[in-house]
Amino acid sequence: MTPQNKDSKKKQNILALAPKPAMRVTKSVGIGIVLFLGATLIAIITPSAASAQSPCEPTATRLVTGLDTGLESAKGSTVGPDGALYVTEGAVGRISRVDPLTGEVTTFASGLPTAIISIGGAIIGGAIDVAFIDNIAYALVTLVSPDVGGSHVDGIYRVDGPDSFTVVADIGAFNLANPPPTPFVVPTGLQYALQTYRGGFLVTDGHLNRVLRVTLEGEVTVSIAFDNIVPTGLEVRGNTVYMAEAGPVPHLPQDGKVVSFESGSPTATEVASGARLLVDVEFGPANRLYALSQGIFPVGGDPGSPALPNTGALVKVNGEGTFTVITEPLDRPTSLEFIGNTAYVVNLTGEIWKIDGVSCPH
Ligand SMILES: [Ca+2]
Ligand SMILES: [Ca+2]
Repeated sequence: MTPQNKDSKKKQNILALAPKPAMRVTKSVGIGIVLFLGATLIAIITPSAASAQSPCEPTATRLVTGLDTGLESAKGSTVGPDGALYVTEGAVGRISRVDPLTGEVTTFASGLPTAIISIGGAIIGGAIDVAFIDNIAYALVTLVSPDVGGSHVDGIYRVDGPDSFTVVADIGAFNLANPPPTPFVVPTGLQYALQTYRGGFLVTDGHLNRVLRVTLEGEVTVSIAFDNIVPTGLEVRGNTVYMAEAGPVPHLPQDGKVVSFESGSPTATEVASGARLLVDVEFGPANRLYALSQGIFPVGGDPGSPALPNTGALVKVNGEGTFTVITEPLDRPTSLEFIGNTAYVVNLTGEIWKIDGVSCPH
């Protein structure tokens, strides 16, 4: 069986996946200082003219290349207890540690089941996200089970050593036994994001359109179920869960949303809408919510295909339920983290981009 062909004949949505940004030309620090000084001098004479020349603007710098050996594959990320970035590389079955200052990449764990399918030219599956509880890493592994031609367990793997893992929750088995009411092609689903929550995890499924709650003992329950809206990234603040929605194919801007819900609530509340193919949501500076838009879905693309290159963006959630673009274009981003005031964006082509100045006025 070739899952790609199978998928392309169906109309169900398998979840869009990841993304290459064009090199952004950014002002050097030196020029920035000159502009700032210039603006200050002008401000003394004509304050209104100076306000239009603020030197504060978001700047994107490429920190890392070559993750997943440069393969186009969806990658998840988290900030570890040591303050470093941890990134899953599903195509090669690895979790890498990335120094957020120097960009140095070291292998944290390897030997996880590797991805076996691709959609729209992008590899998807294997280890797709990572999270830490009590200094122990857990990997979310998806699309590696027999229903897609694999021979492994879809679920949460505890990292016991550099090449040693224990399956703590068999999510594929849960999904096989508890199918959703929405149409699907792959009965084990396509799990996308892993988020710690009250001593356990929340897991989104972009194919089965729901969020699962999973305990460290391996108990799996449905936290909240949706229509075909394609759940993707997660964020938690207190008891409130924030979730990004890619929206159904063709991932129109009005269908890209951030919603919120409390655990146990059967319904979610819209926080903002209007950005294409959202794949992640995260709190950033000043307790503002940011989200990651993968970009424009290719016309006629198979469900689950990544967006077109260089059409993605980092966006900020506004109070009135809209988004403001902070940085564009980004090339097919798949996950977002903040360390301090700096955003880190992992993309489909094995790059990590560092974005400073996200809270500059717009
Ligand atoms: Ca994350
Ligand atoms: Ca997130």
